[in-house]
Amino acid sequence: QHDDDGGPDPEKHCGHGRGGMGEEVKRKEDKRFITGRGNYVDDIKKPGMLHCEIVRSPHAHARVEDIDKSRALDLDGVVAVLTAEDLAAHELATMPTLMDDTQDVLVNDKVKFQSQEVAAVIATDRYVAKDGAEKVEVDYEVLDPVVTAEEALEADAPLIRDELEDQEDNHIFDWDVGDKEATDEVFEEADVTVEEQMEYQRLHPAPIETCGCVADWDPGKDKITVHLTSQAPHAHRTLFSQVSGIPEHKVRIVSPDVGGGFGNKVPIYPGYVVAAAASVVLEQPVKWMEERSENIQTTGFARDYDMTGELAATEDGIIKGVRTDVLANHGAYNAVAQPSKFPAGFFNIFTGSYDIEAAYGSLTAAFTNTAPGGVAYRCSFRVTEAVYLIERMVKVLAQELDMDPAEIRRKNFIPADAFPYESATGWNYDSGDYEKALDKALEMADYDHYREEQRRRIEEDADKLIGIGISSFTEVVGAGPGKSCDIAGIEMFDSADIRVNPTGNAVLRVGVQTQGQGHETTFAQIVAEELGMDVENISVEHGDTDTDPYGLGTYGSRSTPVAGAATAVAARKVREKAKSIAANELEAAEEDIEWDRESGEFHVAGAPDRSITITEIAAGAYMNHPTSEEPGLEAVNYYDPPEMTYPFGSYIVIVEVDRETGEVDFEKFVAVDDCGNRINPMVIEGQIHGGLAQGIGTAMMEHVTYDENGNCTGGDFMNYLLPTANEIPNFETGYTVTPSPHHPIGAKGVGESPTVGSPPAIVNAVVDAMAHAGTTHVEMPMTPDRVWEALDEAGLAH
Ligand code: MCN
Ligand code: CUM
Repeated sequence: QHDDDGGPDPEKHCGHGRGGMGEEVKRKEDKRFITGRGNYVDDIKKPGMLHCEIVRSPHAHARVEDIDKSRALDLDGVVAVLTAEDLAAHELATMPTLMDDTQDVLVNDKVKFQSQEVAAVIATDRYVAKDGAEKVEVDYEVLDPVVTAEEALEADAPLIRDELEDQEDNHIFDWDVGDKEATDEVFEEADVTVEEQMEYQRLHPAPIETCGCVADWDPGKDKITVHLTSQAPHAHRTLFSQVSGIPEHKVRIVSPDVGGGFGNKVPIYPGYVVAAAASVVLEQPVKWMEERSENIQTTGFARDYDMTGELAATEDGIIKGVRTDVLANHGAYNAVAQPSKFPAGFFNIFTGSYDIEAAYGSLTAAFTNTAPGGVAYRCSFRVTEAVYLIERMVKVLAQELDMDPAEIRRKNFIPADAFPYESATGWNYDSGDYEKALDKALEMADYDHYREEQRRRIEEDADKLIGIGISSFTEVVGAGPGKSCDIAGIEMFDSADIRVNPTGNAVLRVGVQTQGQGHETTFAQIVAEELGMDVENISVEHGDTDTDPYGLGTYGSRSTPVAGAATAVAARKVREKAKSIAANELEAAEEDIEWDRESGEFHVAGAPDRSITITEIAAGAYMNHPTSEEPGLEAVNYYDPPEMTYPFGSYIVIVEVDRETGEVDFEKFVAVDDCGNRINPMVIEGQIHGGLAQGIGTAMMEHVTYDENGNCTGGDFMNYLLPTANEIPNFETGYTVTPSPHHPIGAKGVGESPTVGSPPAIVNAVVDAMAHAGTTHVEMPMTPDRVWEALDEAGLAH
């Protein structure tokens, strides 16, 4: 990680005109995306390719009595109908989840959630496969469903997982963190305590592209190639190999262009396994592609935490303790996609941006007859829930103490000079300056003006109330280190492999996998910065396990913190070797060769005119290499981060709440983010805009709902509402730069910050509009009817 000139300087760097750090390089990938030349899984067509359609259960909880394939098999073009029995013959009846549970690939005995996979039809085209699926006749014995975690834990609740030997009820695990005794003591002695119950509703990442694959078994090579909608191709290859028994070097996973992931494409799904098994048995390529409703109803949901939050404070607003208790709905299988040693993800960062003496959190997780999942949707492994809890609670406390919510935050922030900081729940924050970000946001939001306007509207009994919401969140992203973070036992490092060609351009291969985040541009910028090359001369490859170095993939905003670090370190290794080639070319001693970040050139110390560019060095590496060195110019780095990165920000949302209709209008939306040194400000801005839109979706519209029979009533885009351009206000973004001290280029992740940070700001704003009448909470999604009810309850409805 050593860097002789101290690395890029946040104050000075401007990419040096070559598209390095800090330059707003236009996204290289966009040419193919906006001209319709992207290549997604569903674009892949192979000769003789068959199509797989899944027969799904209409019931949430039911025993499968009988499956009759005959009418489906009679259909012209149907090649096979698969059930659990067929898969069992290949030892593929079940598959492991990422959290050490076992999930049926096709239902073995009992359906555990609506739309669960019961059988699969393989046919010559997709329409026939669909017709065939409708002709598979399944007899069910319908059982009583258990829909909520609360019901699931009742003593007489039907047992969902009766196939598990030691499972006597629907309880999965208990987890706790912090010092219970010390926290209880702080609460007993506190001047003031507040408590609030809040639900973080079930959401779905709902990427534009649903999940799918094309599996292609090559009997000539005994090798399977699977084009997969995957955020983590290498980890998926290892798991694929373990589940199927096909040796890992005979499994190739290719993640082509991915049309959004948002966490949905981290887990392994039954459809992948069925398509792969069918391809091996039939020796033909098999495609499986979800429809929208299958995507929302069955694959990796997000959140579903019922939380109680409590704060203890002095009467002048110093927070002394935080306590939380959570009831978590994990669905029918524990299939959460997160580092295995963290059963509640990174929820335990719930002390947030505040220096709090004592903290204690407990959580109980339950099985229900709903789809499995839990960690997805721009969540940083449940930092979303943690930030929501603490940022809502700070607002509740501010109201109780009649203090300004900005002031109470300022009083409790971890001070800028206290970093590195260890929190009461054991996190090691790398760097931060929370007050600076808040001050900037307050100024951008014209805070005092809107407080004034808020008072005026109340005094005038106006039809529209003003509410101002703040969220000063801290994120934790960039898992590893490998010793504490692993997925299915594989340590969470990441990798980069740089090869410089004789003509001076280069290929960078990484172990992470973009889904829209712009890695083909930003990772090239890191190499441009560190090697003095032009960004145009670097291409980035990822998503092919046959050629890319092993990495754990893209989620938890880990690409920049981990693979970005690997890229910088690999580039610096290339730079070191380049020096010896420069010495040879310039006929100087290697120790006398210096690299100049500004010009990107290598020169002899004290003689800047005796210089050489990386292009000339590349030629030298292949055409005139020094005898002391191997020919060629390349380097690989596998980077195990020493620590995670802690991006942060302050968001301020100003809303108008209509007292007649309960409608909420965004007056102003200010987002100040700090992700350390910035690689591409325009890409960051795009990430923030998209994430804020999703934060608005979360706070205002999105909810995967179920009725009491376990029917998913929020499982399509008619009922699962996503925000469109109509609902999204103009965002005003700002930034501060607090570099990460341990990251080679001082960068922190940013991809999830806006979705993690914004929902509490929005809820705080709506609550704030009614706070003078005593309202302390409104549940998400804050649909007009819910807001109107809250207004009515507070006596504010018109
Ligand atoms: N970046 C930068 N400077 C920084 C930090 C980041 O220029 N200091 C750039 C990066 O180089 C990268 C982008 O911002 O191009 C996001 O980087 P990072 O924060 O490292 O996050 P990841 O690349 O690991 O992306 C994952 C994150 C997650 S977990 C979800 S979920 C999510 C998100 O990204 N899914 C997305 N943003 C998404 N954006 C799109 N378009 N599609 C998704 O599926
Ligand atoms: Cu939590 S969603 Mo992203 O980590 O892929």
